[in-house]
Amino acid sequence: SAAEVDPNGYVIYCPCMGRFGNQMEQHLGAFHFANVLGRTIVLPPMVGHEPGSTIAKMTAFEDVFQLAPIKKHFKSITLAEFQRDIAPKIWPKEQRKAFCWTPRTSSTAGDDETPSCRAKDGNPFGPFWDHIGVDEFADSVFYGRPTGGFNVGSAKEKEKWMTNYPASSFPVLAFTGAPSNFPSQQKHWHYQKHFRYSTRITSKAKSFIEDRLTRPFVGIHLRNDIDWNRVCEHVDPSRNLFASAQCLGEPPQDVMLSKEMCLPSRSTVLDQIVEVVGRSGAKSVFVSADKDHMIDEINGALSAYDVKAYRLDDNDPLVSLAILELADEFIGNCVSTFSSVVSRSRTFKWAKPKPSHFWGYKIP
Ligand code: GFB
Repeated sequence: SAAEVDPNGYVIYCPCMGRFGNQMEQHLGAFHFANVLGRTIVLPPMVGHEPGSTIAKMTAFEDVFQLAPIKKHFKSITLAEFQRDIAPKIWPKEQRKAFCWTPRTSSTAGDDETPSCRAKDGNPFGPFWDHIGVDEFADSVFYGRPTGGFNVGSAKEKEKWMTNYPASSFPVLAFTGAPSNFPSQQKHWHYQKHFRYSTRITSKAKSFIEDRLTRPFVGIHLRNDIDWNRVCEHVDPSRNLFASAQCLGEPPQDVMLSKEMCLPSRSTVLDQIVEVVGRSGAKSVFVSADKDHMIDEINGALSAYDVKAYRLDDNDPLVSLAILELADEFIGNCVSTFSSVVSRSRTFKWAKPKPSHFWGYKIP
């Protein structure tokens, strides 16, 4: 049956920054934003790439997450339903407006350029809106000054959105980037519990745990591909970096980040695995990594215990996340948003919260 039009309007946005972990950070705030405004959220696809390619590839939201728990907590609609039932009724081509904070200037244009969001310039922006079915936006809306941003924590902030952009004249708020802070705010972390992986992903994770691992098991995340070195060059001991609030908390707490927490040495990794295995009596270790799984080294370090390390043959990142959130113990990278998906899931998804540990970080 066709979806009914929501008179309170819709929110659609491009999670155009970063990969899965970064996108998940954006979803938490954006889903909150849509909720507060009482609008229906159009479930965005995951923006990825074919291995070795820079061309954006979209994966439907419902291929990654189960719809039922999402629909129970957020007024939401799949992109396919939106395109089929809603857009033709309320979002004709000539009324499609792109929402961005301030105008974006192009590198080639002169001073007389009309201010625009340039919503489709570049990758993955162009491919994303192509995928949504937007050939062109008729106009741009710069929401920064009128609203002060997408923080809608107070009634006053919400009111600015409601009066400047009422659903009657702005049925669809189409954002060029997620209407949310990056990284996510701690007060929104609990939303993670509604993002349950699809049955395809979950069943792969569960069979791997059953077939290959022995409980209790320690799950670890190693973020050691070359791009991560550049991130860790930005470590400033007194400031949070990317997801580091997951282990350090948000200010006004003292932040004490170290290079070792971002890019742990091999001996830190091995020592910490041995320590957690020893303390928890774990029987196996699951290793998730983007580059080097260190399987032989880990097995060497654990030779005194009767414990071995295992990895997924195909290294599927989503199946890896699903395994890590089910692990009895978890050691993650405090700065990585990929790790933060796991730590939030462990804290909020299960009846009993599962704790997380982080490389190079000792609980003060
Ligand atoms: O998820 P993500 O945004 O987290 O990006 P970070 C890291 C991506 O690297 C993941 C792959 O989405 C995966 O595609 N990856 C990382 C992994 N760890 C693993 C793993 O254990 N197993 C597998 N299979 N894949 C951000 C980037 O990384 O760092 C931004 O998204 C930027 O683009 C930023 O580079 C500095 O927060 O770790």
